[in-house]
Amino acid sequence: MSEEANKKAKTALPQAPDEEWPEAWMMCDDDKIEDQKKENRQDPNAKITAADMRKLGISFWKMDADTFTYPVKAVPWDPKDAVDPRLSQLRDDRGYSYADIITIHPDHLPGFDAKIKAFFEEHIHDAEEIRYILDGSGYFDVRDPNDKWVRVHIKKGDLMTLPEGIYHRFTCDETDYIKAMRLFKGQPVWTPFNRPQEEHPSRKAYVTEFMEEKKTDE
Ligand code: KMT
Ligand code: NI
Repeated sequence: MSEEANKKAKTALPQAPDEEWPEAWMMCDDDKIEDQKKENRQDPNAKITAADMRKLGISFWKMDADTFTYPVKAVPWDPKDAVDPRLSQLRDDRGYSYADIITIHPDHLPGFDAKIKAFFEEHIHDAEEIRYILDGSGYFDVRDPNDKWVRVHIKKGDLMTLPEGIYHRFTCDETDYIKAMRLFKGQPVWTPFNRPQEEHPSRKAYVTEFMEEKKTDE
C-alpha cells in the first residue's frame, strides 16, 4: 500500500472502554417522578452497563474537553475549525459536517423553563442525535426494548450518539447547567417527532434493527 493509501485507511477513532461509559440506571415509573432533574432511580438501583447501552444503538467516545475550549454559543460553529485532532477525526470518520454549541442555563437560554419542558417530551428524530458535552452535566433518557426508561448521566468530555428513531428525552440535572456541541450530517434538522411515531420510517428502521426479539421477560 502506498503511504498515501495507508493514511486514508487509518482505523476509525475507537470508542471509550466500558469503564469510561457514563453511569446509567433503570428509572422509577414516570408517575413516581416528582422532579425530572433528580436521579429518579429504582429502589434498589438497577444498573445499566455499557454493553446494554450499545445494544440500544448508543455509541460513546471520551473527549478532552479541558485542553480544547469552545465559545459559550456559536451558531453555526464550523467543524472545519476543530482544534482537537480527535474531534476532527470523528467528524471525518462519521461525516459530520455541521456543529453548533448550546448552553442550557437559566442565564444563557431564553425561555429556559419552557425549553426544559419541551426537551423532556418523549420523541424521535429522523437522524442520529450527536451531543458532545463541553461542560456541565445532564440526563438523556432512552427507552429499552421493554419500553422502560433508562437514564444516562452525561457530563463534561462525553460524546454520545443516539440512533435515529430511538424514543428519548433530555433534562438538566439539579445543577441546571450543560454546555453541548450538537453535530449533524448535512444541514441540521432538530425537529422532534413526539410519541407515538410507530409508522414513522425512522421508528420502523430502529425497531427492526434494535428491538425485534430483544424483549426479555419481566
Ligand atoms: C436535545 O436534543 O434534547 C437537546 O439538544 C438538548 C440538550 S443538549 C445536551
Ligand atoms: Ni432529541
